[in-house]
Amino acid sequence: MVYTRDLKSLDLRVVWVRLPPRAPVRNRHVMINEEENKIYVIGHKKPDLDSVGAAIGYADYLTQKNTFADESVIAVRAGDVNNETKFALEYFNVDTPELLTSAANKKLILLDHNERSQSVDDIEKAEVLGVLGHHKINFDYPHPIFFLTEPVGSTATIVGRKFLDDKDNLSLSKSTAGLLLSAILSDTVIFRSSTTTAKDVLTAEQLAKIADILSLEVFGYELKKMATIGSQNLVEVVFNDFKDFDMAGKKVGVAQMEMVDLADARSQIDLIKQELQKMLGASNYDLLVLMLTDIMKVGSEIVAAGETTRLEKAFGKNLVNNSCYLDGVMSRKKDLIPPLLECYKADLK
Ligand SMILES: [Mn+2]
Repeated sequence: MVYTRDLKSLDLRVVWVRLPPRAPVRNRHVMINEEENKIYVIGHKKPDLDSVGAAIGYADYLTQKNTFADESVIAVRAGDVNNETKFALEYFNVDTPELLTSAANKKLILLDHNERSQSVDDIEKAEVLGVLGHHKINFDYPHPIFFLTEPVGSTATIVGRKFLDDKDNLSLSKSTAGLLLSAILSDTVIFRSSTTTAKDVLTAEQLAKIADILSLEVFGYELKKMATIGSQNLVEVVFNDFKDFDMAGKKVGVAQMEMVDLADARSQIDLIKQELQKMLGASNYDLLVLMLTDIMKVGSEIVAAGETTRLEKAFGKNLVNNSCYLDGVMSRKKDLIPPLLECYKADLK
């Protein structure tokens, strides 16, 4: 049968009114808390200078760009700031961001991490609007969101580029530039880490002009020195930096401490080993690794506890009395995690 309906006789108005009502256009997928007009930019737990500095910078950027018109964008932190961060905040005269202890019913932009295990508590009860960072991706979310990661040395580099490459004539204050610069120097270990890219160096140099920092080496050295000096208890400093990783279903914790001279740590290594054993006994870690990284020598003394065979396999080195020196290993994320993860995957598949 041939369909020969005369289109001219079709009353389109009738068709139109029978359509179901259109869904209201919404800016975002869910509104957990309509009253809460705040968006929090937050780094990982046990925040380092990148997590705090980049959060302050990104909140400043989003505010100036008026990205979220009706809401204020606020930098917060997911834990106590370390000595390096304190030094940078004081140097550039910036208030320490408020502590956020629970993400429940909050709108968040995650910075400098994406793995849930590293996020502020109650992350599963938060609305995540975006992610910005420079880490491997272990993230899933049931809605489309902004997600930007770049293989650069710090999150602050990405934020710095957003300011420096912007066409809207944003004002990049001395304090924001200084904090972003500090975060780049901290995360790249004054450009010595293997994660360092040309973009990090260029961005740092441009930021240094705005922040009135004449020598990146001298300023970076002062900053890095703060990581050890000012805290008598190395154990405390070290355990402030544990990051948990899921390795083929096993829980692995890796902490890192950068120092200008490894000798500073030697006297406390036995104490650190005892602490690692205690921590292992009290939780369900398969392996705990501590990297004591000598930024001048460019290498790390590794101290481990738990199931260490995969660690030994990953680096082709036997641990002696639970430790060994790995030449050239500077970055947790680039030099240590990938080969270790490979060994876990190969072993447990
Ligand atoms: Mn970082």
